[in-house]
Amino acid sequence: QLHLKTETLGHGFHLYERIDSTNRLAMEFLREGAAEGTTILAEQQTGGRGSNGRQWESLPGGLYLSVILRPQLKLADIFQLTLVAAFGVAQSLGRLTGADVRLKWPNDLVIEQGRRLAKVGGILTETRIQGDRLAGAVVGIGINWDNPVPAEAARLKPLSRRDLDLAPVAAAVLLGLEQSYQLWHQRGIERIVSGYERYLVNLGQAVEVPGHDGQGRIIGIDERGALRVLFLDGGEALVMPSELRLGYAL
Ligand code: BTX
Repeated sequence: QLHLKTETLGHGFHLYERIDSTNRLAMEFLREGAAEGTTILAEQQTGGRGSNGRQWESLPGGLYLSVILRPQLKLADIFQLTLVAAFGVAQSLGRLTGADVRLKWPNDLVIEQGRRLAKVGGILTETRIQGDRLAGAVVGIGINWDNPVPAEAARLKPLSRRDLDLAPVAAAVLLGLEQSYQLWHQRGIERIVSGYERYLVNLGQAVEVPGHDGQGRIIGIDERGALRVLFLDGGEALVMPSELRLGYAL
């Protein structure tokens, strides 16, 4: 029983004890015409997907869910969905647990542990494109709650001021995603960008950017989700996620 507080997300709800990947199944549902808000939740995944063909370890005790969204969006702006989701999920988990959940650009949920970032979750957005338009998208959310995690990752439950099982965590995450999605429709991407930047752990970090001399500093993101890097000579670079991977050391 989820006790949803959402208007749309999670109302078409499919629960699996064990599945390969909630994102894979949600993409199938999307193709078959499932409505916006349709949600798939699994207690365990055997083939959890990360970005770029990476894997997401998904043992029991974690939160693994995928939500179908059907926004009106130009193809060039698809990455906005990941920003919307990351901001909404980080905010909701922070409010729910009291833990200082932050975002590592572009799609990681992290907490600071000393001089290192430990990953507590991730977002994977997949899209279905028909011709030159977006037919729909699946936002996949994985949260390490009480599951065994890989080395250098972390679980959120031990950091939470409240002793919660997965159902209220799922309900909070869906509400956070919905509120961010609504904020985006009502106030635009500028509002999402500034919200995302409030959680961005990489602000001020020194980085080297391929094709640029010397180090620059991260000053934020732009409306496509590109990282904004400022160099000493006043020049600015916009870096897409495919061009740079940020590490876990602070
Ligand atoms: P990512 O590409 O940023 O992260 C994947 C990388 O993170 C892996 O290569 C590994 O190094 C590390 N990793 C793997 N499992 C975990 C874990 N449980 N905790 C911390 N680090 C890990 C992030 O991709 C996006 C993940 C989305 C997962 C959700 S779960 C529900 C939905 N269904 C699905 O198949 N994927 C999404």
